[in-house]
Amino acid sequence: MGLELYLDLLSQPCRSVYIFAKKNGIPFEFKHVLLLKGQHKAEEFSKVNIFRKVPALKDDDFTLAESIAILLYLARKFKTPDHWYPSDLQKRARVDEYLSWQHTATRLYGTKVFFIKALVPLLLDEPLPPAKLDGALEELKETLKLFEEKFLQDRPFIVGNEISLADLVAIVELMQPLGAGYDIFEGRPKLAAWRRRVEEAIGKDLFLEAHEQLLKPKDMTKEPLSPEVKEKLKENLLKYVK
Ligand SMILES: N[C@@H](CCC(=O)N[C@@H](CS)C(=O)NCC(=O)O)C(=O)O
Repeated sequence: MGLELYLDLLSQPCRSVYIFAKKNGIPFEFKHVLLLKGQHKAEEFSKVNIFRKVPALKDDDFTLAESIAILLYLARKFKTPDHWYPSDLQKRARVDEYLSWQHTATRLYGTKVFFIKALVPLLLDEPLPPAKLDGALEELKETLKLFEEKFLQDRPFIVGNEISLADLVAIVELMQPLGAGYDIFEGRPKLAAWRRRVEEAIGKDLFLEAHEQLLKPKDMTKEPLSPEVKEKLKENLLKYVK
């Protein structure tokens, strides 16, 4: 059976797991779980991840949810180069600090802007009051400022001169709004330079391959969403815009 990764590359935590496994030559079977087709709701998938979310991992009989736990499992099992999750106490603590913070910051507000910009026109009958998008953009702006001031400072990468899991998790989050046409790197030269360094460290081809689906223009009318998927997306969207 070996290692199986359940992924949809439209999802940012899936992209971090995918890039990490590919970059480190970790052999795995790519199990595609299409969120927009509601495949994560299938009974079969709940045996791998009871939360019915991607990413998920299956390693023979062992199953694991949560992208951060999956990344750490892969780093430890495959003894990936030290820079990803440094053995140095304080460097590792810095990586842990970002991985602990991101759920309530870059992840949350990047997703919020993505949802509002990408899904409102698709799922709601009326546009949102402009203040909703403005508010979300303001929260994202504040988060990016903190990211630059606290985590990046004047270093090439979050923990110094080499890429770590913190940079990988950050870049996939910060790319998400671009999937809805909002480029957070524009007008932020420090972030844009960091993005170029991260892309180079990952490898441009792999970076592009992982983001291809997110960045390609989507024609949702071509393959209309099922009513159940629409309902679920709407529920998620309303959580973000209430
Ligand atoms: N904290 C989890 C979040 C997983 C998650 O929310 N995945 C989303 C895609 S980005 C999902 O599967 N959503 C489906 C749903 O909520 O129904 C992680 O980092 O792995």
